[in-house]
Amino acid sequence: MSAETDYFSQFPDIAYEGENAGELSYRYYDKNRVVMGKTMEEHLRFSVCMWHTFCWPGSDVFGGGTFDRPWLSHDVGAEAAAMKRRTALEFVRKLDLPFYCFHDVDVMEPADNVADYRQRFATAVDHLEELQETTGRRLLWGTANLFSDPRYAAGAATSPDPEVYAWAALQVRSAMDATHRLGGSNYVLWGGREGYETLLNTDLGRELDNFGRFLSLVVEHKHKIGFEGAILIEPKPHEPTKHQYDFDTATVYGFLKRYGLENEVQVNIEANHATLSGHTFEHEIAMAGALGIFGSIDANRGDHQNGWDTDQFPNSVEEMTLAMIEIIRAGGFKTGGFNFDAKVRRQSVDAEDLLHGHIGGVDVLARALLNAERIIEDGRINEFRTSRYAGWHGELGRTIHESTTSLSDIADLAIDRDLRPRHRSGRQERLENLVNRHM
Ligand code: XLS
Ligand code: NI
Ligand code: NI
Repeated sequence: MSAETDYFSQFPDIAYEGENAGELSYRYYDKNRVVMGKTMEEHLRFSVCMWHTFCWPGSDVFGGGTFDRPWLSHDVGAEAAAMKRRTALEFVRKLDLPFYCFHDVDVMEPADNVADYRQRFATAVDHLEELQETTGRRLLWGTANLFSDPRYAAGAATSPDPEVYAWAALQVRSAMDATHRLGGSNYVLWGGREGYETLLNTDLGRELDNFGRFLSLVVEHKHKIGFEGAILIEPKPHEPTKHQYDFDTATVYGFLKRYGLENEVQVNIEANHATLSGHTFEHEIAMAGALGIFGSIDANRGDHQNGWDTDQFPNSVEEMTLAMIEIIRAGGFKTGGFNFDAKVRRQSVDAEDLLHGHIGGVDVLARALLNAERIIEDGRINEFRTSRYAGWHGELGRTIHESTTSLSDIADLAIDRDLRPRHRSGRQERLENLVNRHM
C-alpha cells in the first residue's frame, strides 16, 4: 500500500467487542446478531457518504478549510481524486460497513466543460468499480450534484434557462448510468436549488411543470436502462434556497401524485431536514410509511438551538428509538439504508475524529434497534394503538366505509341511535413511560 492510502492505517479494523468495547470498536453493533428475524447488518444497511467525510475541507461561511487531508491539500487533480476514492473505500472497509454513497462531482476532479466532465467521471467510475471489488463494499446510492456549480444558482430542473436544464440532464444521466453499472441500490435526487429566492422573478407554475417533466424523464430512463433500484427524492424545506419545492414528505407526495409518479418514486428522509420543516424525524418516517413511499434515510441530527442543517452524527438514543419504531412499522428497509449524511465538527481535524463520528452513529442506531425490538416484543404499545381503533372493525365502522353509504346515511345513524360518544384516554403518559422503561 502506498503512503497516501495510509491515512487510517494507524487504526485497527473496527469490530464488535460488546460490553467491554474500547473506544475504537462497536459496543452495540454486532452485525451478525439476529433481531426480529434479520441480522443487524440487514436491518440497518449502513453507508458512509463521500461528500462530508472526504470532500468537505472543514470550511464554513466565515472561514476556510481546517482539515489537513492529503487528498485535499494536493492540487485537485486526477491523482488527488484517485487518492480520495481509495481512502474512502478503505475507510468503509475499516469500519466494516456495507455501503457508501456519492455525488458525481465527489469522486472526480473538477470539470467545467462537457468533454472533461464525461471523461473524468468515466475514469472515476472505472476506478470505483475496481475498488468495490477489492474492498467488498457496495453502493447504497448515487446522485448528481446539481447545486454547487454557479450554473445552478437559479436551479437545475427549475432553472429559467433550458441550457442549464440540459446540463442537469447530462449529469443525471451520467450519474444514473454509473449507479446502475456499480450495482447501486437507489438513485437519489435532492433539489437544494429547486425552489426560489423571490416570487417577484419566479414563474412558480412553470418551474413545477419543468421539475415534473424532469422527474418523469428520470423514471423513464431508469426503465430504459433496466435499473432495478429505487428512485428517491430527498425532501428539505429550505437551505440553501429560501423555499424548496420538495418541502417535506407530504409535499413531495402531492407533487408525485400531480405528475403521476407516486408508484415510481419514494423518499430519502433526512433527520435534520425533518426538523427544519417543523416535524419530528419519526413524523416524516410515519408519513412516508402511511403514503407507501418510504425508501431510505440520511442519518444525522440538527442542533436544538440552531435553525440550520448542522449535519451532526446522530447521538440521541431516545430520538433514534422513536424513529426506529416507525421504520419497523413502515416495513423496514427494502432497497434503502442508513446513510450517514453527517460531518464531524470543524475543530475535529484528526483522522481519529472521523472514526469516532461514525462509530458513535452506528452504535446509537444499533442500540435504538435493540430498544425498538424490546418495545415491540413487549407489545403493550401496539396493543393499545390497535384497541384504540377497534370501533372501525365494528358495525358502524364498517358501514361508514361501504361504498353505498352516503354522508346523510351516517348523519341519520347518529340521529337514530342518539349517539353520545364517550371520551376515552389516549394514555400518552403511560405509553411514554413504557418507552422509557426499554431505553
Ligand atoms: C443536503 C443534502 C445532501 C443530499 C445529497 O442538505 O442532505 O447532502 O443528501 O445531495
Ligand atoms: Ni442528505
Ligand atoms: Ni442535509
